Amino acid sequence: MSDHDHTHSDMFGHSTPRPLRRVELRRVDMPLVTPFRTSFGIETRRDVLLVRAELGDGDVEGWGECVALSEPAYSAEYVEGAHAVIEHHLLPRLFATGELTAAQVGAELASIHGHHMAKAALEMALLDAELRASDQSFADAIGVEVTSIPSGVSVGIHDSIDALLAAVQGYIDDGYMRIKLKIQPGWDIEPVAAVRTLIGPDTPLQVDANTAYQRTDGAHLAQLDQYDLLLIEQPLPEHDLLGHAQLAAEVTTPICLDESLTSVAVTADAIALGACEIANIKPGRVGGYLEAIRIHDLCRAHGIPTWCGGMLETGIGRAANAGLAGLPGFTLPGDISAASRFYETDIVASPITISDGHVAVPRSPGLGFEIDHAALDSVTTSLAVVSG
Ligand code: NPG
Repeated sequence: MSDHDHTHSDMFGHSTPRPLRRVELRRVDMPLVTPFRTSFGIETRRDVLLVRAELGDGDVEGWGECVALSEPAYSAEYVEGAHAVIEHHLLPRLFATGELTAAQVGAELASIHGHHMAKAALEMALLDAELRASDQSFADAIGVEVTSIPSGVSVGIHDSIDALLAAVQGYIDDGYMRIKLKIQPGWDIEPVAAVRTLIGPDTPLQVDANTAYQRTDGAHLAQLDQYDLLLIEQPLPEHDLLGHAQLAAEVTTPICLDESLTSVAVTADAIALGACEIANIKPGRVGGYLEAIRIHDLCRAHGIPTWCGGMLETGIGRAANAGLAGLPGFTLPGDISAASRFYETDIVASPITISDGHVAVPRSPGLGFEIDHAALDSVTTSLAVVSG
């Protein structure tokens, strides 16, 4: 196996197993700086579930973030449901293991169907804990060589083209290297044409439909081909791999999957079907960072370009994403924007900033953040403790 072929997720196979002692489930409420509208709803605040895990003799701790939204509108998961399944179904299984590593979490929880975002949050807390205990950064552990990654920004649906253009210009001024526009029927060709004119031919541009179209919309979406987009993201419903393959044959702009890619197995099928010309990899959606790395490796082996998606994470999830996105298969800019794109204040000590269009790959021990406890406490709405 050459250096290029190694499996980046194998790195965690030899961690020290530790007993899981105690877990805090904390909910925080963070207002967005501006409402974020997609084809499935308008987000104005973020109700985030955080996990703090204590392992060993209580001397090892790690943090995870659950990316589930308030409503089951992006996918079937939602934050109240994630909280319940973690407390009543997932944690009891982990406590029962005696001792475990992050790499074992997926297998231990495999008897529970679905709930990837809930599972991912737990695996994430254990990964962070293990990395902190071994004084290693996530990026170093997975073999990331780059020191920074190009930063893209996601731009919501606006009330008018003028308002959209003003927002896009602001992000261009901030230095973002790629623009992603949310689209839906009635807000697609015209805004894309206007933004392409504004930003010129050289700035990478892509669109995200969040499942808003139907199989019969191929001819309509082919009108986007003239605007030289990087990709059209998830035009059809989550389950519809065949429809995406048909659409990929009708439009020349590459079809990228997000919601549909729930595991490495589904991703392999989607690639085989011709449904996935580009992959958006979101650790929460696929059950954790380790499965995300397996999908990265699969896509890289198949020559499928990938990029790291975003779920309006706090500085916890964003730091981990910035580490992940340093892997070599992430050949397109991800949705890893500055913390200030969405939040006035973050809950980590060094919120992500953008410099020269890039975000630094974090290299501190763990997933790459330190909690700002005062900031965290000021946005905390509830705290529950679960022990074995
Ligand atoms: O930078 O985190 C971000 C936002 C990126 O557009 C983004 N996320 O479907 O990919 C998506 C979308 C999203 C928006 C997901 C709102 C969930 C809620």
